[in-house]
Amino acid sequence: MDYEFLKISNEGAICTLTISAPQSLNALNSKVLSEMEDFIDKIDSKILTLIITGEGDKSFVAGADIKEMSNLNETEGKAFGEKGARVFRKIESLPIPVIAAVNGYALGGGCELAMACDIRLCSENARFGQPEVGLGIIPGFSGTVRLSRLVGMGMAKDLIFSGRNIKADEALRIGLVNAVYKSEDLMNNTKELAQRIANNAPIAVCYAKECINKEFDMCVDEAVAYENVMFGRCFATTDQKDGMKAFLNKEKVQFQNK
Ligand code: DAK
Repeated sequence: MDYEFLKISNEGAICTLTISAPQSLNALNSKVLSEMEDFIDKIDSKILTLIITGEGDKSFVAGADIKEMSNLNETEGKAFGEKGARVFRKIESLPIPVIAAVNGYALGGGCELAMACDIRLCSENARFGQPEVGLGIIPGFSGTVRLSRLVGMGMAKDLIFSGRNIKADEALRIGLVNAVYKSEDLMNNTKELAQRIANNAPIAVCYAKECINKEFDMCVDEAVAYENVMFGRCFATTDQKDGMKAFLNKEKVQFQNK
């Protein structure tokens, strides 16, 4: 499928997905969401880390497309919300780490997209916010679900009830982003982290992501038992044998992803 709103670039095991709808500051319309879903559904198994960013240096994603949403009725609004929520859940559930490189506005659906990624890095000019209540709606791509999990319920309620935007330094302080870089350094630093992740044993990274995601909603005993099962599974992989052998022989390991 040729994409109208997505640019895909592969460098070794790292893939960068750039959302490109510059006329609306990369707002998410239903075609953008369909293209993202198509890309995620068909993602190449050779990709070990995915980076998601926005075209240009002003905006990551300025939200769901307000023009498209403005005339929706209740049924259409629900369907639009379900589509975005489904795509974001697929991103969150990918078996590889996903890094959001937030290069400007991440408002509404843009902030929700960044939150569906595993790690968020941003530029100094990044702005985060959930301004939906000012438009007569609530966050509809799972923002009420993920924001409180990332920054705590009190801060999530402050941001969602007030609709205020926050700057990169506040996003860093409250734990919404992992690091802030100068605009010109954001992509290099993001790629460096992506490569560092891709150098590790892919199956172990995949299991670690699955554990962290699934265990979050479990009680401690259940979570510890789950981790134990997944830890055991690592010993059925060639990567575990190769990784430990290389360590003991003081050699550099080349993981085979099996
Ligand atoms: N949608 C459509 N167009 C947008 C847009 C958006 N979210 N954001 C910006 N644009 C367009 C502007 O209309 C403008 O278009 P033209 O006038 O040039 O045709 C162009 O992008 C440039 O924007 P500005 O001229 O406004 O640029 P400024 O630098 O002055 O301001 C800004 C940048 C990001 C502060 C401003 O554009 C802004 O406030 N944008 C809206 C941000 C926002 O409110 N985002 C949240 C959208 S609501 C649900 C499903 C999903 C959601 C909710 C419910 N269900 C159905 C359950 C999610 C909702 C949202 O994400």
